[in-house]
Amino acid sequence: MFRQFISILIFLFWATASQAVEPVAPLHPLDALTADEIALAVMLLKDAGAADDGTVYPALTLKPASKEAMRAWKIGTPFTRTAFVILRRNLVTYEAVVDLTAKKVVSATPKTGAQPMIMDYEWIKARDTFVADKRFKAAIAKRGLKNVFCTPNSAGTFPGDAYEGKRILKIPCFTSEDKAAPNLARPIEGLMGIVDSDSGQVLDVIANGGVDLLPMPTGYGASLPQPGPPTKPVAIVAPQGTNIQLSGNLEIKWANWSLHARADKRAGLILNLVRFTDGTRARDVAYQLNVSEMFVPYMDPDPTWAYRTFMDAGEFGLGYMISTLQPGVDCPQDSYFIDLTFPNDIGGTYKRPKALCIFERATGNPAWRHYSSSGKQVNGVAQSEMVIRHAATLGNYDYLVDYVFTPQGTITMRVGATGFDAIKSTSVKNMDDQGAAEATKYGSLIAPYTIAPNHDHYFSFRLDLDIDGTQNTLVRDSIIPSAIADSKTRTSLWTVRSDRYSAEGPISEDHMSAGESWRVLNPNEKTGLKYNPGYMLETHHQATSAMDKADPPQRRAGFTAYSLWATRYAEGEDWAAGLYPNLSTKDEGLPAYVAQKRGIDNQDLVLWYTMGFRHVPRPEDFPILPTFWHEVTLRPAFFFDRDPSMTFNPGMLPAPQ
Ligand SMILES: [Cu+2]
Repeated sequence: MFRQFISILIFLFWATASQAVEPVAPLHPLDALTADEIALAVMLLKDAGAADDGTVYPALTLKPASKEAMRAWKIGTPFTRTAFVILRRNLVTYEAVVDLTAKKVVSATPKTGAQPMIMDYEWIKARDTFVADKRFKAAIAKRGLKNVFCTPNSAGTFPGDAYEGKRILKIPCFTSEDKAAPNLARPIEGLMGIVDSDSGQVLDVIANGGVDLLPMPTGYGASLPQPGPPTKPVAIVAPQGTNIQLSGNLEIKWANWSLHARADKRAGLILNLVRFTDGTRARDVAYQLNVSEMFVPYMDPDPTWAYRTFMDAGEFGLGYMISTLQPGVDCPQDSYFIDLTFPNDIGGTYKRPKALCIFERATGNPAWRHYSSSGKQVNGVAQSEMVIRHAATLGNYDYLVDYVFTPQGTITMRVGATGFDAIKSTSVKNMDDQGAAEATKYGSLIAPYTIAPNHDHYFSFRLDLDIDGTQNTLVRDSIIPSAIADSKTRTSLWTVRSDRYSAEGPISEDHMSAGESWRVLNPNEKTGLKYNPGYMLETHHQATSAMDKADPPQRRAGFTAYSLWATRYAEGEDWAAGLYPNLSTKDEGLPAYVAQKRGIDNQDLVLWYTMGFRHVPRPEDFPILPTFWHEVTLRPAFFFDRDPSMTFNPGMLPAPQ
């Protein structure tokens, strides 16, 4: 998306006591690399001659030891630390592994043709090169504009065009003439630069004279209704302190849950070792949960729009673009607010304050209740849940990513899309104007002279489940309508058929209907009731791409062709669209992983779930997009012998007098 920070409209601000954890030394082998470790990795690479002062580092991240070692690690025992590095030196991409414990470079291998994620220095250089170009200056002068800024975008790959194989950025521009409008609300239509960030050359300037005289989009500023007087406050509070326990650098415990979290430049947040204490046993549920990729393709054929097929994690980084959270707006005042440290592009680090919040939320709903007609009273317990939240701002969009844990053993992953629709200008003021139908063929008129093109949002969650251990099996539960031929009362009912699914690959959409559901179980373990313990995937917002499989953007984002994939765990298979989705010409992610056709029955299984939505913009998206939530839930299924929340006893606020 457009990489430009946005001036947000009016938000209330309350002072808060934030609680920050600043890692100075790793306390757990899965902790993110610290600033000291990143500096050490760079020093070792330079000492070994694998890097120099001009080297840049699109990735410099923890390379965890084997999953087996991570699962077995106990607090207080020693551990080793290793960095995985992608670096660019003299325009060549290398992958390096640095042993930080032994203080040596293990390997540094050139990866010819690999295009790592976009870096700050090249983004700035491309922007500055374009705005200095005389073709750009002429286009701006022709429109009589003075206050103009440009924001380079990832370019996508369109085989056969003039830019194939080049490290290009495509650059739209905006005006800031109207101070009341948010930064990206006034696009200059028909103008785009194409810059080769390796050579520093402006390869092309599209300055379509035919649309130069379009009115600028309107509708922001003084014409908007102003907020009314504040209502009486309603809030989530924890007046006696929090029930959430933080330890180490980022180990989290709440109710029966325990897990480890770390910041990652690309994925945002990575959760590991997610366990539920059942009686005295800490039982494995998931080894790792994280967003593995996003894909946001726009559906407008104009050359200044058609390329907009963003892979926000792999091109920009959900961690790199993480936002500071606003207490009282983004998260309750009583949350833990955690500062996170990320590697920058030049071998250093930067800290994003309050980049993560963790809070317990009373939902206002009963966890369960039953009215007793004999006792004439309600028995019940109030529900609360723990939320781990971060937000990435990718140009016009903000994405809130939540992991929600309940005492009932569910984990819900939610993504809230907010911010602004990407917009373009049009000569049409309202839908009665001549040309309105043509102007809205690929989008909606959301305000006068303002079109928001249609687009998709896909989020791939990588779900490395370990149900009571690593060896798991995928099962499809199907509802089978059945006839009862000899019944004197009923003629039909349904039964459940469970089939083991043994080959890795995408799950056919034919099996993602309402009558089927997917469950991961451990065939080697038995519960008290002698079931194989399992978790089911409760799909709410699965999404698949409507694009043609041969369409160049779709060829880079094969994961969006199916909403569910299953693979056998393998180290390094982390990203749904591969390690190098920026400017990729082929998909080295899920389609390549499953081409190995490994068996997945009673193996270490990883599920990949594509959640998302087709966004047909509406006037109600204007002037700011109300947060639009989508989610998926992991729900225990035959995992426990009873509701595991019976021991959960939430405290209650006194009733008002
Ligand atoms: Cu959208």
